Amino acid sequence: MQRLTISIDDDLAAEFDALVAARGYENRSEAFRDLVRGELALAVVEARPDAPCVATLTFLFDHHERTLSARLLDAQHEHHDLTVSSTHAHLSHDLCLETTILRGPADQVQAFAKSVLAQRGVRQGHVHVMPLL
Ligand code: NI
Repeated sequence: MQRLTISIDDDLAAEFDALVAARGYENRSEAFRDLVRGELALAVVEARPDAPCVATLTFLFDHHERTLSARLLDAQHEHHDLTVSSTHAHLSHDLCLETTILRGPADQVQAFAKSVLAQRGVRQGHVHVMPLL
């Protein structure tokens, strides 16, 4: 293990310490390692579109939006090679939450996730891509 010494502004250090505390890290080092890992993962996905990855796609959608459930299912069947599994929760009379685990080349996983999130009736969502390198 290497020991790094870095210099940052007082304000940024205070914000970083607040983040460390808020997220429950025991020390700055583990928080810093996680931030670096996150950025490195993004860099891998940007540099290597074909990088093997797994991802979670999570979104809220309107149960009453006409044909949306069928469109989402069709999309998953059309991309069964990317779709590992899906969990659906009926949050209320109107609202559903779905989380889908994806696996495949980063560019295909991201394209699929974007197409789902862009569907009419999907209210908000997020994809978290993690390269397997
Ligand atoms: Ni539902």
